[in-house]
Amino acid sequence: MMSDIRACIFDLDGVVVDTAKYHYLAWKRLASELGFEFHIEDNERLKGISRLESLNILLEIGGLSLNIQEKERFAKLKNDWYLDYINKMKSDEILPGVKEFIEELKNDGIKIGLGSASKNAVFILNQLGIIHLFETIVDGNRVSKAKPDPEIFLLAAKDLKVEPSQSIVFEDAEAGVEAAIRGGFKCVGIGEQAILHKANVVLPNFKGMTMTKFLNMIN
Ligand code: B16
Ligand code: MG
Repeated sequence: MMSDIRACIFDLDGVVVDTAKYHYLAWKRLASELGFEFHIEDNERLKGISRLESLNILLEIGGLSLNIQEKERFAKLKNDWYLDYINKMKSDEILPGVKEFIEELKNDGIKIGLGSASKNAVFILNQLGIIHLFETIVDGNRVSKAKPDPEIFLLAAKDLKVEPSQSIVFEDAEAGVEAAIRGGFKCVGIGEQAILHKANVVLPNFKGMTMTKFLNMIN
């Protein structure tokens, strides 16, 4: 699998950094403001999808329907609260092993891209001091179709001038794994096998990951 691999495309939230907890806290606060409870079990449904789609699911959980102006207002409010957390984030919140692994891939001549649904991706990468690791960044500002549509990853492969079949996507969300597979990419799921079973390989995290270990695992 790896011999002809020319690029690796990383999702951001849940793969490079654990921002999922901050998204959850901000959505929970919004739910509470709107008069209902949002539980951690439901948070999985919001991973990898866009902000507005997340709000639609949250409203469905709360049994509420809002017009588009109200939705935009609440989505902005949630994002303001989310950014309060992100502003305080330090580079020690980069998930263990991922930065070193990306550096090793780069040293081996593998192209590196970011494929994230987040409109805050550039801000987060700057905040963490790792923006220079990525040759291309495709985020929620650049695409019209959210995961599980493969648009994000296809655009990243185009930027990197590689074919999807020559690229590995790293994803923590079911919608993201689906997007990678639909786009013709190889996919490594980061998280739980039960949730990410459509990926070619599932790893719990990048702790202690080296190129050699990785090659043994995927070949
Ligand atoms: P924002 P990823 C996704 O990022 C998150 O997983 C998802 O929970 C969030 O709703 C989405 O970004 C949009 O984020 O509100 O910052 O634009 O996992 O694709 O990197
Ligand atoms: Mg993610």
